[in-house]
Amino acid sequence: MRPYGMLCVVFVALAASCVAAPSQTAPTAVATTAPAVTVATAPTVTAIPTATAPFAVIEMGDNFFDPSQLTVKVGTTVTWKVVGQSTHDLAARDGSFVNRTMSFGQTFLFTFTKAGHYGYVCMQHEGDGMIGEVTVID
Ligand SMILES: [Cu+2]
Repeated sequence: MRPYGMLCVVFVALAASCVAAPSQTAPTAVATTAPAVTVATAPTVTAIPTATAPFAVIEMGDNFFDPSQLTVKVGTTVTWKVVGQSTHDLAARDGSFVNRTMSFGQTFLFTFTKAGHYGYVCMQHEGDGMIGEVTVID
């Protein structure tokens, strides 16, 4: 065999792996007839570091929180996101969190580390009933 014949084989192998790498689609047809085969050993391509951390989202409309009542577990990170056209803000009644005016698309994150009831308002629209409460349980 000539020397570059081997090189060609290596090149083909590299090319094949390069082509194969990005298109790692999860096996769609899960073999239901082979229970012993662990399909889940496929390499995890998407790295979601906080996949196990609980989170919740509260939308801030004009002029309301959705949901206005939310119960989460200790350690949950709650994201408030403005979805309305008006600007809004946040203030916990006990002062545990406060955030100045936010406009459409902006977010505020807070992680609840203690159980309790956390009432909060949008200071601009409290009079319009823009109030909410997060209940944190162990
Ligand atoms: Cu508001």
